Amino acid sequence: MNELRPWPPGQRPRPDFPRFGLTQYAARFPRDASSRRLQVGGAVELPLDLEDATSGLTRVEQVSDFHCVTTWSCPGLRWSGFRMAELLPRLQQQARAHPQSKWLLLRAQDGYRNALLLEDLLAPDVLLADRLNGEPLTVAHGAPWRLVAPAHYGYKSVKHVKGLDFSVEAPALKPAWLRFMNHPRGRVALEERGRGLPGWLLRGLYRPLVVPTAAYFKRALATAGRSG
Ligand SMILES: Nc1nc2c(c(=O)[nH]1)N[C@H]1C(S)=C(S)[C@@H](COP(=O)(O)O)O[C@H]1N2
Ligand SMILES: [Mo]
Repeated sequence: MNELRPWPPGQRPRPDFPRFGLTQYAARFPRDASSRRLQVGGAVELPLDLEDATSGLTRVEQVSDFHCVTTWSCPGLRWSGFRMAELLPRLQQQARAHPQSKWLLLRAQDGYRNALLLEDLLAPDVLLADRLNGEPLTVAHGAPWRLVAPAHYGYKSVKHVKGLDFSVEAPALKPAWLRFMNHPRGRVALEERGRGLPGWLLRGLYRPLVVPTAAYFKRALATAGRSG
């Protein structure tokens, strides 16, 4: 879009910001969308259960583009939250994370999970967000907390975050086909869409899924009587 936010290869802008994901998560919702509690575990000496992990941190606002691996992108989203670069070192210290930790697994209230390199999470545009476009996050977009990692495909931006697990090795995701779809880094600039197949090929396989998947997610939200 501009020099600071270059438009990545193979992406097309979409005017709305659809609720989206793997269809088996469409009808799963957070158990408690108002609980800001975060569990910190994995390769740590002192697992934590924090009522307010971000207290004392600086709230930041940022405008960034959101890029789903299936090729739709939503430009110019205004997020508010806290920098992982500020939160993570604090948690690492408090929980006494293993000094060789290289990965963080984010666990969500709907059962979804994904992992990023700690190094990637320390980028200044990676947030743990609780507000979008001036409003509290809705259930549709990830209440109570969601990761925002604009340089990575949307599947890394875990919604309804409830737990953060440090790890020395790359965590293995289940089921196996998710392992295949998920690229360990998932950087949009390098078109790291998935494992095994080149990004440009996956574009063509994913593109026909965008419209039906967005419609499916919208229906599931309405059926559950949740707010969009
Ligand atoms: N908890 C959870 N986080 C998730 C998903 C999900 O199904 N559950 N889907 C991922 C995918 S594939 C995308 S593209 C984005 C979609 O975010 P949105 O629904 O706010 O558009 O959320 C990501 N994070
Ligand atoms: Mo996605």
